[in-house]
Amino acid sequence: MSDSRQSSLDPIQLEGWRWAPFLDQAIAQLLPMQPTAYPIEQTYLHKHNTGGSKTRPFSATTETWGCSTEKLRQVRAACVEAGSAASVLNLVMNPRTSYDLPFFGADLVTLPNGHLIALDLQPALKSDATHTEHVWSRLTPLFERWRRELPDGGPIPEEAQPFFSPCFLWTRLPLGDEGDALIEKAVMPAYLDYLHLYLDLVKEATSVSSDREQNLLSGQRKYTAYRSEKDPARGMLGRFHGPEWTENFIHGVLFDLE
Ligand code: DBV
Repeated sequence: MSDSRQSSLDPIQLEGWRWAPFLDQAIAQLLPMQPTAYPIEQTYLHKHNTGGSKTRPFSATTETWGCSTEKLRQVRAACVEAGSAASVLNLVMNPRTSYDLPFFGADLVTLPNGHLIALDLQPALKSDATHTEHVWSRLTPLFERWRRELPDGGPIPEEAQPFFSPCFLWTRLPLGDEGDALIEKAVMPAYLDYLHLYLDLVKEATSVSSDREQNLLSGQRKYTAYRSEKDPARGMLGRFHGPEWTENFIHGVLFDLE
């Protein structure tokens, strides 16, 4: 079944995965950009393990969808389905450094104690007006629209601040009907707003000078190093698939620019 995924473009096959409509939307929006497969080893395209203790058993599958386009170096979606233990879509779009673009980042996480939702267009060079001004003037109204509908997710580590935009949408929602209703009425439309704006920015982007490209590359490297070092999924993935597989996945696939 799922072992038939040979290419990063092959459909994700996770039974009961709650975030499927979100990934489907992203893929549908990317298709007109003529995506090509992103090279990802078989073990990261599909990985299944069972384990845990008698009182806390798990059956976990992680699949990775990925592509490149003319202006996006790497788009990758890490998809985790482990029944009541976890259901995750982590989607990052990493632009080529020849374009002045932020990253697209979505972290949609369901754990036994609730949902955790992070959505942002994240700058590679935060203090650089050329890199950011045209983004925030267009993203702020969307952020203001949706933050009112969603409870604030609480503080994030200070060291993470340089990597977030002022329009970081961050919320924690309860499991059950109340959370489901907010996911449908606010999280999905907010996600679509961020996604559509991001892909418009991609379409509009024109290439930069090679000096500028060097700055963008060094900003992207810092971002990638931070995300891989601090990946909040490390514990969960290590428990499901083992620490060695997890380290290689984080450094070699999820945040592979280093
Ligand atoms: N997060 C990832 C990847 C995941 C993933 C690759 C494959 O970057 C899942 C899966 N995120 C994930 C899990 C948790 C979080 C938490 C499983 C819960 C960890 C736990 O509680 O055990 C945004 N994600 C978080 C948190 C933040 C983010 C701030 C809370 C961390 C904490 O409480 O310590 N992820 C983080 C971020 C973006 C993002 C900066 C950008 C939008 O994608």
